[in-house]
Amino acid sequence: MSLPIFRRIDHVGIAVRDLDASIDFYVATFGLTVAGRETNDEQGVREAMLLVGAEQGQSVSDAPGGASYVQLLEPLADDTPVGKFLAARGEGVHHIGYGVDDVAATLEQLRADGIRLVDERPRHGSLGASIAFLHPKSVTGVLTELVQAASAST
Ligand code: V0V
Ligand code: CO
Repeated sequence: MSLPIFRRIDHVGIAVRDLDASIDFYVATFGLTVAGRETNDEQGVREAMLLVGAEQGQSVSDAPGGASYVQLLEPLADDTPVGKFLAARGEGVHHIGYGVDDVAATLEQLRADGIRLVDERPRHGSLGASIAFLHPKSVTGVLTELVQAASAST
């Protein structure tokens, strides 16, 4: 597999207690555009992807491939990754999602390199992406997500 494995920063995931209030804050204060909202039962979250860097009047569907997002994450329950994080640390940066060309192939390589994986196979992510997590204890304390975007190759 060619290097670099990380092609770009797809999104920064932020744990919040109140999704709707947090969306309003980011939109009103920083002018971000809501690209999508989903409930992901497998991941235990309600989340929203907010496009960074859209031009005034540009619709989300016009966003260039390789766009970057802020992902706001509200837990569905206390006993979920984001619920436990909020209880332990409060609101804040939860994970970084990097664009990769091929999640499954990347997982295979990183496993061979001895990186601790959270996911052994790709999962369903927001905006139709294929995702997988690497354990923070193996990545300098940062929960790290591999993101293969739905449409773009990276
Ligand atoms: C926990 N730890 C973290 C962390 N969460 N460190 C950095 N960043 C985080 N977000 C540390 C924690 O401080 C402990 O360190 C240790 O890991 C064990 O923590 P724990 O509370 O006992 O948690 P675990 O072990 O039950 O679970 C931790 C993992 C879990 C990372 C395995 O959060 C997980 O499976 N995450 C992946 C799924 C996920 O986060 N989904 C929500 C986003 P000490 O105290 O022992 O030193 S979904 C998403 O992003 C989507 C859908 C998308 O982008 O499309
Ligand atoms: Co994410």
